[in-house]
Amino acid sequence: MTQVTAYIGLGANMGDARSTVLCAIDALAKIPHTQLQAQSRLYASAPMGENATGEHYVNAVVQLRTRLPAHDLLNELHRIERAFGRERSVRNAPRTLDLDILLYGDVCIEDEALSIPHPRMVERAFVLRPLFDIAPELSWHNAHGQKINLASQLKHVAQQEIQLLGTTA
Ligand code: PH2
Ligand code: MG
Ligand code: MG
Repeated sequence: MTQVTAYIGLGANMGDARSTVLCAIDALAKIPHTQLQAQSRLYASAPMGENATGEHYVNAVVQLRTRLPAHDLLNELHRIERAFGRERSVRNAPRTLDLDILLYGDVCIEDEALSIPHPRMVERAFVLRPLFDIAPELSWHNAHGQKINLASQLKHVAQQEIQLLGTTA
């Protein structure tokens, strides 16, 4: 397996969300056959989306370089979520830790386990802002083959309130 660059979104809005996100980044760095290449700053924002409730979220994005196939990487993310006490109930329910594969190389995947590129990332400042920290030149193709440019896409979510919390280091 050759190496692939993957971007992972982190989110938490239960317990000590900030410390959870920082510890989760350490856990991501320890995934087998994988290196942590970059990490964004931390951001806080109100829960977004249908039925989204609870405390403000802490969000970040990291860049990984991995030899794991996408589904193996997903299994590792689920393992880390469980280690942080994640319970799965309804969509958008508050969570101790959410780890989403945003992009995996330039691959499009659509199956029962994975949708890559993450279908909702383009509408979310809490994903695009931290992503811009670590990959300001990034562009990708969505599931319809349209090219998305991160810097341009950010302008569409500029009205969403999001607060910079500080560096992760
Ligand atoms: N995650 C969700 C739903 N809503 N809102 C914010 N601000 N941050 C998140 O990470 C988030 C959300 C579902 O994964
Ligand atoms: Mg999510
Ligand atoms: Mg998720």
